[in-house]
Amino acid sequence: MKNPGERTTKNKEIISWVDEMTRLCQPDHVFWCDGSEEEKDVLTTEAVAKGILIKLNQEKLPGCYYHRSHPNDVARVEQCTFICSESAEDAGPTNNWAPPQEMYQKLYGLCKGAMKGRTMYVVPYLMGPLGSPLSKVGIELTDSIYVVLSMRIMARMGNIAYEHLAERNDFNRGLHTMLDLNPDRRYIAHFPQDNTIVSVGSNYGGNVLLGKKCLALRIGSCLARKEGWLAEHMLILGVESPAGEKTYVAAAFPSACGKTNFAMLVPPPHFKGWKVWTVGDDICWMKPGPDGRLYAINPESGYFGVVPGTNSKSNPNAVKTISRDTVYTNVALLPDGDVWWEGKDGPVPKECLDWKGNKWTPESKEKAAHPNSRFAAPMVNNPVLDPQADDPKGVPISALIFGGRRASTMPLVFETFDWIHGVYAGATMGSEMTAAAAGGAGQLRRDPMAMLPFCGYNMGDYFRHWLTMRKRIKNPPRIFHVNWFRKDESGTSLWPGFGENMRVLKWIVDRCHGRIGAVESSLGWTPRLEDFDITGLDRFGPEQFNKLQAIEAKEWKQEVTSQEELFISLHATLPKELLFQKELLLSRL
Ligand code: GTP
Ligand code: SPV
Ligand code: MN
Repeated sequence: MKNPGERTTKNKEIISWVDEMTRLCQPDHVFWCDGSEEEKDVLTTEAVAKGILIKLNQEKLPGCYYHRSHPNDVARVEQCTFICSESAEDAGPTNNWAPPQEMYQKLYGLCKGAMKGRTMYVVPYLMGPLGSPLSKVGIELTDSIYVVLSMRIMARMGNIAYEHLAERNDFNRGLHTMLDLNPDRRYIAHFPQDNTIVSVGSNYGGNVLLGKKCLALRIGSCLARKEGWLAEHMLILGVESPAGEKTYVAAAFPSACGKTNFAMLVPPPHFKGWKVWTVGDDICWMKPGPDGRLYAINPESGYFGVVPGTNSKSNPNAVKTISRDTVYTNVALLPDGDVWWEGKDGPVPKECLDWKGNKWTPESKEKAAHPNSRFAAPMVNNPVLDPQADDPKGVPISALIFGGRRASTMPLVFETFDWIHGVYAGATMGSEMTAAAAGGAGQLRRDPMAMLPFCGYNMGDYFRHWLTMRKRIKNPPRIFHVNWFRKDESGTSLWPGFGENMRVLKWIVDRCHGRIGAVESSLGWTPRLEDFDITGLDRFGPEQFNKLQAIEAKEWKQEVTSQEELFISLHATLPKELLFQKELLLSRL
């Protein structure tokens, strides 16, 4: 029997790097995580004793815990996120850049002795199924027990990572220290040439769960370019027809724009016998397979999802998923040890503690739950987890979908003409900003392929990589664009969304199988009313459908002008194919 915290690897490279970082950070203890249940119990007990976690009502929420982050540390911080590639050009104009040596010096300076009086946890984790050629190993060193317990949910954490790595040493090196959570000393720095991440001064989500945005997307996109695959901010789902036919799609929507909801969709009663299965809700790694199709895995093993608005109408599968074994961050706390948030099932509580720990009543002006409050829940809790979610081969993708949050201009759905046109539609995607990142909520910005905050290299080169991938995929997926968020002149939503998005998904699936019609429009192939099932939709007829699908030339000329800004900023690396696409679009408007 080993003691908790004893080292379980003999990998020399890991041991010597951990030694080096231990000398730098000078923790009182080094705790090597193995991923066991006993270890979880030990760490959870300690976190509760220290007040880092609050044990929730175990009758209502078995295995669930509650955490409040520092009020200045509630979302990703894009202004503190750096890509420290060798040259500024390689990071490109959409990323913050600093010379790697300078940044190492600054951050190692901040880390020096930073863990005195603390424990350094060594967190080995595997992104992707064991034995998959697409999977990657990372080691995160952290002084946050909250990070350890969250990583345990979000990634395959523990000895399984050493097993996948075997004798190799191509693991990602991640160093995280909270410091004193001072926003002026907050940096999330990536060093693609060294496969290294250093994160200091935060203890929240995407800033510190290094497997997620830092490794799986920013470093991941750099590895993907080098190795010939795609690392994307996409959900993956499987649609099963009543006859048992299974079609997989992957969709890129920006942060807090509906990936988790779409990935767990429950078809409305009208779609009897149809079923949607979740492979992943946030990140997708894709590679051409031996049959010439694109195969995708979800590198994660849990969901770090937006809580507000989650209820049994909007997302019943999420409600079940987060009913046990879940860590809740920044929601409201009820007197009986239950949790609450705006948009939860049931009545508004008469009184509770808000996400900051202050007394809250329905008269309070502020929200009880932070708009970016989140759950971390294991994917095995999901009642519609796809049976292939753990398949090392991945699942074959028939459609890629891009979609932003757009109150105007963008129709509900269109299909692009071909791969290059699809890349153009993804590259020029716009979306209104959300609470997932600090600042700017509601403002429209370009968020190419939902990767603006996550692409680890020059965005123009990223578009080029997408165009090049076409030649490596014999049977490419079709590419679509959707918008669940269009409103009319009075600001009323034109589309009910959530489960009703099945109607759009069905058209997409039928297009992939070549069995439903469409009409050529200036944007691409769009459904005619007779191609699109609206039966059973409340107060929704041909008039609403036409409004949703309307393409206003005036709005589109403005749209193209706004796309120009991104293209101009990327002029040094922008593939000319995308300029030609823009010209073709203008000529069709
Ligand atoms: P990240 O985890 O930040 O990457 O976000 P996500 O893309 O997974 O977003 P999520 O599914 O958590 O949705 C975020 C917000 O969008 C929630 O407030 C949802 O209620 C809302 N939302 C999701 N789907 C729909 C939809 O179809 N229609 C409308 N109107 N809102 C939606
Ligand atoms: C996002 O912002 O896209 C998220 C949440 O998925 S976080 O992990 O905090 O980045
Ligand atoms: Mn995300």
